Amino acid sequence: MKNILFPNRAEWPSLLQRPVLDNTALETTVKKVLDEVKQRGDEAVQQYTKQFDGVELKAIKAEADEFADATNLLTAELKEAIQLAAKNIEAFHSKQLSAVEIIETMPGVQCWRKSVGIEKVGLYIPGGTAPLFSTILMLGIPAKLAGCREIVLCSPPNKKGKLHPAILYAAQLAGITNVFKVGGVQAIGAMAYGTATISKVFKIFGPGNQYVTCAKQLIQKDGVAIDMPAGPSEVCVLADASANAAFVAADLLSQAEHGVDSQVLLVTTDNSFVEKVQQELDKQLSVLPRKELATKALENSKAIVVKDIQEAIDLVNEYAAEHLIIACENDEAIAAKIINAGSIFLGNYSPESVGDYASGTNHTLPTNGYARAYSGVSVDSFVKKITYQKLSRDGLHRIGKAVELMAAAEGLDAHRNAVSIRLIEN
Ligand code: HSO
Ligand code: ZN
Repeated sequence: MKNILFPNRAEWPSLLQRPVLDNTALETTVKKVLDEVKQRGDEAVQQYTKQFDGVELKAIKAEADEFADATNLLTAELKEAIQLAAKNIEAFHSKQLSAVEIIETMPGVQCWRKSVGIEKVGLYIPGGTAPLFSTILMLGIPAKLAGCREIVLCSPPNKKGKLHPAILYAAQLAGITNVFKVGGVQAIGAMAYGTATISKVFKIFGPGNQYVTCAKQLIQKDGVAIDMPAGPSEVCVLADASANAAFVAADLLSQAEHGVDSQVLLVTTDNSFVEKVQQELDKQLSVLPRKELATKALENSKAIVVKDIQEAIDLVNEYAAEHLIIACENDEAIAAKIINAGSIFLGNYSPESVGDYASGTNHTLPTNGYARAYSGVSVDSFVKKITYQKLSRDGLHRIGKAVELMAAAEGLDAHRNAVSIRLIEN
């Protein structure tokens, strides 16, 4: 990690800048795959699966026997762990459902709003270096709670044409049966445009590599919604002298092991703490199976020492981290002053890993500074909110004059008439 001492505020923007991801080079390739899937459906999906995943599949849909095999392959312990996580995620997200409330804005004028599940949604679960089955729970459980009628899940098959058993188990636990062994751009294309086997969906969720991210951006232009703009995962740890260097290093590494482009930032008021964390990083890194990925990620990472806690808060707010860990004595008072972050972890005993898997909060969060304006995935991401109104005759008489006057002032006579014609009726 690069150590930066007491930078002045003018330097902050360049210090906190994320690496710029340039998709333009990929775009032609990605567009070609999307177009082929749009035109040739399953045939193109099969062709790209052979080309990119190196496997020829007779059927892309996971069958009941594959779900059953998966259940048998997992240890009872892991299944119980996944169940515990699912239970907590469900408990946390179920409280996000709100009851319909009818508001009488004036006598005889009733307005209300109802959340209605997006009818068809698609979940993308990457395979790659780590099978992120936890993401199935994070997306599938809120989708079910929201009342989405059709949930499609796509994930790339391995060289043997199989999905990781935990992916199938988590899907089954979340009640998702439409699981397809399709990955990459072809999966995004299939869900966006539909094929004979894979339904067309209205919104696509889930992380992915640069190709998948680029595909998600492109299908938006064709009217399919996406969860949020994605970038490499990131964590910022804000630590004071009360923090534990070994814990902090472990948290930084948990994020760094996601990929070479992961972003890791340490902000502290205590200069000597950086050295302690560095020693811990070296120690813990040497025994990590994914040390190469993590080492590369750490090379692009920074430790910033600031003069006091207020400056630390300002810096952290400017960065707008996906995950913010506040390892400080006054964690709650500091958290109250944070205005930009995806998810906040307070104190010395709330590692990001717990939120990544099992505490109940969602791990699909805004990266790349989007936490300034975006929230993480929740039940809200899977619904649209329809507003309703019903006026009585009296109600229209009460409100009508105001509408007539406003419509006339905007020069929209047809609008005014739609009210007037009802007011003169006897
Ligand atoms: N930290 C990741 C989520 C994850 N971690 C899944 C482990 N599995 C993105 O926020
Ligand atoms: Zn993680």
